[in-house]
Formats: sequence, C-alpha cells, structure tokens
Amino acid sequence: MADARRVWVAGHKGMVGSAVTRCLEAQGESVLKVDRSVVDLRNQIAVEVWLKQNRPDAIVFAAAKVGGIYANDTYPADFIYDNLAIETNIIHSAHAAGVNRLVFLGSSCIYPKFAPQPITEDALLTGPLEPTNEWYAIAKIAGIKLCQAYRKQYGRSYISVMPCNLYGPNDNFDLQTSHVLPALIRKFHEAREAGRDEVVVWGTGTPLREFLHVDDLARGVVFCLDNYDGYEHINCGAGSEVTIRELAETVQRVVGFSGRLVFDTTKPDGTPRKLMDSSRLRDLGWTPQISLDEGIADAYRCFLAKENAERAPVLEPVG
Ligand code: GFB
Repeated sequence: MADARRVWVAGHKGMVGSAVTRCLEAQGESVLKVDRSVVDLRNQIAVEVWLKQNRPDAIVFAAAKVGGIYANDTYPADFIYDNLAIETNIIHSAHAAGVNRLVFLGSSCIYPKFAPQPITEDALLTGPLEPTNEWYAIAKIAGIKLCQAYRKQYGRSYISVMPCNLYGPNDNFDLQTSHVLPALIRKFHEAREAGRDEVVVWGTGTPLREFLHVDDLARGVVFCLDNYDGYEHINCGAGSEVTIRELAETVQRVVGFSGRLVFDTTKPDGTPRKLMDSSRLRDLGWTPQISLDEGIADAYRCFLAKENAERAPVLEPVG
C-alpha cells in the first residue's frame, strides 16, 4: 500500500486549520502540525529550516492573522505585516524545500467594494477595496499572486481558494476582535443569562453577508487539494446571503433571547454586499452540506461547550 500523504496544515489550531485537520484525519491522511512556540511563521529562517527538515507532500495554508471589522480597522499594521510575512515565508520556503503542492486560503474581501454580484473570480483588481479591511485584503491578494508567481516561474502546483465569511467550531468569541456571528452568539447568550432586555448590533443591519460553516469549507479545501490545479484562484461560498438583521434574528431565535435588537449606527457597516459566485467549484463537484440554521445551532453548542470547559474546576491531585 502507498504511504499516506503527509500534509502540513499551517495554522492547525485556528478555526479553518482545525477543520481541515479534522477532515484530512477522517480520511486517514497524516497531518503535520507545528506550534507557534516552536516555529513563529513570521520568522523566515525558522519556517525554512522547519520545512526543509519535514518536507511535507503538500501544504494547506490556513495560518493568518484574522479578525472582524473592528480588529481589521483598528490594527491595520498587524494585519498587513503579519499576513505578508507569513505568506512570503511559507510560500517561498515551500518552494525552497521542494514542496510542489500548496493550497493558500484567502478571503472574499479581496474583491472590490462595489464588485458586480455574485462576484466571479475575474473581478479581482477591478476596483477600490473596502477601506475597513483593505490591509488584510492587500495581503491576501499578495498571497494569490505569490502562488501564481511560483507557478509561472517554477511550475509549482500552488493554488488559492477564496472562502466567504466563515463560522463554526474554534471560532473567536471575543467581542472586540471577532466576526459578527460569534459576537452575536455571545451577546445574545449573555443578555439572556443576565435577564437584559436588549442586545446591541453594530451598524445599520442592512449589509448582506454570505456565511459558510467551516466544515463545508474544509471539505472544499480538501476537494481542491485533490481536484483543482489552476492558475486562477477559486471561490468557495455558500451561494446565499442574509442581512445582518436577519442573521441577528436567527441567532436570537437559536439562543432563545426574547428582548429587542438595537442598532448602533456609530459602528461601521463595512462592505454593503459580497456574495461570491462559486459555480466553478460547484461544477467541479463540491457542494456545501450545512444549512445556516443547522450551522448556527452547531456554533452555539460549541460556544456553550467552551464556556463550560472554561468554568470547570481544575482538579488538584489529592494527598
Ligand atoms: O463579521 P464582520 O466583523 O466582518 O462584520 P466583515 C460583518 C457585519 O456585521 C458588519 C456587523 O456590517 C458589522 O458592522 N456587526 C453587527 C458586527 N454586530 C456586530 C458585532 O457585534 N461584531 C462584529 N464583528 N460585527 C471581515 C473583514 O469583514 O470579513 C475581514 O474585516 C474578513 O477582513 C472577514 O474578510 C471575512 O464581513 O465586514
């Protein structure tokens, strides 16, 4: 029998990396992992040495500095510097170590703020970006271009997958730095527990967003690893969108909060709409399987499990 493929999942502890790890391990693949305390991905020498020592057969590049609208807008230097450094280090070192297969993960925010909807892959670089996350977007566009450059100059099979807004297990539930869906889960849960009668939702509630459960994305990423080898990046989205108000009402129902919503219009809305056209990936054979209602219920279970784990007493050995 052939040896199992050895895949390095860069960023294995994050929401995307842990989902891809679960997906690969479920199909019997060997996943390489390295902790931040051992290799800081912003350190070029550390990355190159580790990759040359470990030489995976393929890399799923899920490591990134990520965050919601407030974090992106408040820490632009961190978002552009960390992501550019991680990308140049991993992609260049992968080539230097002779790794021929790599899947880079981007974001739907690479597209122009007013791109025609649904957004096809060829909308890239056709207009100005959304200002709240242009730093992150520029870094992700650079990642796509790095993959294309190493393919063009050295024939490397490096590809890029662009997910829409994601959520699911191992999400960040911090109210300042998280994305909208985990933030709303926490806000509604805490309001219900405290008996409060209102929850504050940022912005006007009118922006539209496309949400995909991270397990569906992970299946898409592994599908691309096995079936896609093109120069162009490829979209991976749910195919439907909801307003932030509709999202808030769904989370409210799942959590069981009976108070009212208040919209804080001093907070930014961000891009008005970013629905991607994922027909290229669907035509190849990938389809999402988790509905938004099921997915939100799953995300709420994950939030509760994390809360309970954090509250559980630490058992000291007796005697
Ligand atoms: O998820 P989110 O932070 O990021 O916000 P983006 C989406 C929308 O939800 C915005 C609104 O219109 C927010 O104003 N929103 C309402 C909230 N309440 C909240 C809340 O309590 N917390 C948060 N975070 N938002 C990110 C980019 O944009 O999308 C990243 O900044 C990345 O670069 C990611 O691309 C996928 O969808 O606006």
